[in-house]
Amino acid sequence: MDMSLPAPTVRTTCPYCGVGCGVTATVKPGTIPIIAGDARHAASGGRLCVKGAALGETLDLDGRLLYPHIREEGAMRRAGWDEALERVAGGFARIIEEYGPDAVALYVSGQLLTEDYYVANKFMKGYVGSANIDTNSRLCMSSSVAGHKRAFGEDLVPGCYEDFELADLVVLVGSNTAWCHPTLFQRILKAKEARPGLRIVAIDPRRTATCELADLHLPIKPGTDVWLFNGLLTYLARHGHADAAFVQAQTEGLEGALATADTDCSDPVQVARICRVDPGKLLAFYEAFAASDKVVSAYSQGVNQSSSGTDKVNAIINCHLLTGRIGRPGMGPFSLTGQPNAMGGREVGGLANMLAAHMDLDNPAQRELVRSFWDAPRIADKPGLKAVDLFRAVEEGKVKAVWIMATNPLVSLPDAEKVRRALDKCELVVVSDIVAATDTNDYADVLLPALGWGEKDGTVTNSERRISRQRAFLPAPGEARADWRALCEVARRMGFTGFGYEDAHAIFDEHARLSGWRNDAHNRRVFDISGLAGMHRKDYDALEPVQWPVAPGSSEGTQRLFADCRFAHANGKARFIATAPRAPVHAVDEDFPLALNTGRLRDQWHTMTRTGKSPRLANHAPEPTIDLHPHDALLCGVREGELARVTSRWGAMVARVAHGGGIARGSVFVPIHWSGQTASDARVGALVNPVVDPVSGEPEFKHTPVRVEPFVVEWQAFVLSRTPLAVDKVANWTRVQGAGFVRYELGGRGPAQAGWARTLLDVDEEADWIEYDDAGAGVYRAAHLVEGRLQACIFVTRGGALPPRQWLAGLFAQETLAPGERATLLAGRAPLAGADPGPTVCSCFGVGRNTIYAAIRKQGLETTAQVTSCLKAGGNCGSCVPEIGKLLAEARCGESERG
Ligand SMILES: Nc1nc2c(c(=O)[nH]1)N[C@H]1C(S)=C(S)[C@@H](COP(=O)(O)OP(=O)(O)OC[C@H]3O[C@@H](n4cnc5c(=O)[nH]c(N)nc54)[C@H](O)[C@@H]3O)O[C@H]1N2
Ligand SMILES: Nc1nc2c(c(=O)[nH]1)N[C@H]1C(S)=C(S)[C@@H](COP(=O)(O)OP(=O)(O)OC[C@H]3O[C@@H](n4cnc5c(=O)[nH]c(N)nc54)[C@H](O)[C@@H]3O)O[C@H]1N2
Ligand code: SF4
Ligand SMILES: [Mo]
Repeated sequence: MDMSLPAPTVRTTCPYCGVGCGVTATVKPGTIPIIAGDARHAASGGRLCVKGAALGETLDLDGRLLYPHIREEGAMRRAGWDEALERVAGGFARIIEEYGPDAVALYVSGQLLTEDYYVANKFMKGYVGSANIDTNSRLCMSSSVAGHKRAFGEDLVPGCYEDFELADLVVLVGSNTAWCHPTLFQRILKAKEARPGLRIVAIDPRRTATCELADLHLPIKPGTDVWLFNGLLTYLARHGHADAAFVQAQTEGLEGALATADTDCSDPVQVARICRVDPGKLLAFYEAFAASDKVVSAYSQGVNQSSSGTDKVNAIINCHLLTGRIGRPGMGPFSLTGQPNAMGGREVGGLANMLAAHMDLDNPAQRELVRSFWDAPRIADKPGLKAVDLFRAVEEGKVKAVWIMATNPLVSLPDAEKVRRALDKCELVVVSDIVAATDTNDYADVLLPALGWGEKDGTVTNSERRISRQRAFLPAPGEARADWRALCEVARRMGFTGFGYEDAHAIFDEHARLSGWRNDAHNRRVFDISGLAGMHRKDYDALEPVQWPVAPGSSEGTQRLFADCRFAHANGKARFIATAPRAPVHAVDEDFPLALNTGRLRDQWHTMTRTGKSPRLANHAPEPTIDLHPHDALLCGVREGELARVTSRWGAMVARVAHGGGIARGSVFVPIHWSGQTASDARVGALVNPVVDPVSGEPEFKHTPVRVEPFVVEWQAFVLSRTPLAVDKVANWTRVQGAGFVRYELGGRGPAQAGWARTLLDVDEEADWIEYDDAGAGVYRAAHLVEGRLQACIFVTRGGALPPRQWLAGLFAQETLAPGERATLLAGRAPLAGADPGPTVCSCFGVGRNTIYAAIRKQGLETTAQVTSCLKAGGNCGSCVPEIGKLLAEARCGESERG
């Protein structure tokens, strides 16, 4: 490459959340790609959150799956693609032949590109002839899909991100937007800064970072959203806020919905009691909703992941239909999607109960329409198994082959131990992934290496229906191939025609054509992107982000749906749905007195296979935690900072007790990110009950009865080591990646001194080994140096505190330790007692809690803006602004306490 040329910059899309921010990647030979926000991308305008900004740190090939592998006599061995594909195609064909098409299945993901997804769906529904293809979107957005279909007649998100800025009231229901859709949240905050009249209401049992910045937080009792919104519906109706003309002309079913809502929810005081919120605050919310024409009600997993998830969605939509607040700027119900291509998967029909291009499996005309378009030999004629049922069928031996693609079900499905048993028994488990070691890969018979972000090429659709290109800027590593290619190769080997695509563009073109295929009065679908069909390859490559529908003959997208008040039901009307409130299926009881809530942390993505590679992202939450109210902790006999075990009827896990996550009494919150790769025993999916919503099949991830009890260890320790260690004999361990080292937190029983430590760290007699052993105080510390460079250090205590990790972590960046540093190494402190910065608050600039707190106190800072101008913290992606706000409040409290 000619080094004098400017490094090429590629415009692409972030592979994480459904906001779908535009990213630019500049590739310079020999360095990691430079990642920045794409100012020209309409979804994000140049913003990136810290996960997006850290993408460059996740692209190295350490730990990547680079070659196909197949299982032979119990062990995996490297294989060529031909052999691996033969194994897959042969296995699928044989099982179909013997047991029929429903004995095989695909389990795919909202992290596939639309093109991969399209091919997967065509392969199963049109050629295998079974609808046994489901996706992790079942765990994510399926309640929204079902709610949209019931209300609008099709899976349609009416609005766009601009509506959040135009609104007078933004209601965030079961959404920790500040952490999970950060740049969209920043956009709302910016709009509020410019127009302080914009109010934010957050409805969440926890006091999250989002709630910290809201004008009003309703900390509802978990699972009571339907009561709350039914109450709102009757309140709006009673107080004359119905848009009678709209309701009359454009909707049906109000009477039934109102009658149901009236049954339990006509008295706000009663509703407040059921939802366990302050009646004054509840009324303030109802009044604010009533008074604001421009309301956006955005919701996410606190709504979807519930045994009444679909009803929660419709209870919210009902309030928008009653007031006619839909289809116009600044208003509407809004499903915030999780994964980068949750929407694309829905467009191609990747769920087991959908067909393709928003057509229905149970509509014979549409089945024939799709079959003939594909020129397929057959077409699935009944819904397939939804995720939880699918793995149940695998365990029962009804499904004998499953191909898992871009998802890690051994971690992310409820009752994850059942998934383990299922995969263990299954005749043929094929897994396509980008990393070599995952909990699910352990059960594969065939492992196929996929192209990852930056290598793969295609499209994704974000929450506001915006289709964007993901473009490759890195070469394919090893023998990794695009997922669609692996699918097409298997299809070809099974004798299926219709999979001869040359590139992603050819697939997209077919998908776009299908969306417009006989899209007429008889088979009308709002999802129509036939305006994007027939593009040349170079136009596809240059495609600018565009919101569907894209009408035939046009390349302009559509910002909002329903501007004409026509919905997708046959009569053009939207439907109110009667939503009778019901409590979560499993109630807490004496044995399991606390309700387990699970969800996300700010700086990690799901099972950490990618974000886990970034040291910067590891600092915010370096260990799994069990967050609960101090009072409940006392009742359970567990203490902050110590290990505890959480047990449900389905499984158990161990993590460190924490407070401070704003958890109300009666609940426990555990993050979803840890797996068998990163902790001995912190995979929360093992505990989650497998109950699902009866309409959508989405699991009740936010409510499982549990108990919490101490997990007794005799000592605690941490190790920072340049090389990974064999820690599996320690009673409890967790690990994260640091800059140049791996950090382990250990809790153990039995001896933990010299001999043990040397063995663990694999240090021989000759090594430069310094140690400090005070058996009386229960303290053991040691460090291993190689030619003056720190190789590893271990700090053990049988009761006291361990030193902060930050200063020690920094030493791994040095080629040699200064004499003073060597002298204070085992004290765990800098020679000139520099202040401990504390746990990272701002990951972008690496600013710690103690540093911020000290600056607030010393310099009398009063606003987050002042903290930013002083320390930079909060000045980039803004995700930590709520935490800085909390520190400001704490400092204020501290001062008033001192008088
Ligand atoms: N940092 C980060 N961001 C992500 C992801 C990630 O892994 N990490 N994943 C992405 C994906 S796939 C998804 S689906 C989204 C999810 O985004 P969110 O839905 O915002 O995230 P969660 O943390 O799963 O849950 C949201 C909130 O629901 C609350 N909740 C629990 N029970 C109830 C209830 O009964 N009622 C109400 N109203 N609220 C309740 C929880 O306390 C929690 O704060 O995030 C996306 N963004
Ligand atoms: N308890 C609990 N469980 C939950 C949730 C919860 O809130 N609580 N949330 C649920 C939700 S909303 C979601 S979305 C799921 C997410 O759960 P998963 O989908 O299981 O989580 P990921 O870690 O994102 O898994 C993606 C996998 O695909 C791999 N991968 C990445 N890119 C590619 C690619 O291009 N091709 C291929 N073939 N592989 C790739 C990654 O290495 C990783 O192993 O978790 C669900 N589970
Ligand atoms: S908000 Fe963050 S994770 Fe989501 S798309 Fe944007 S940069 Fe990626
Ligand atoms: Mo999700």
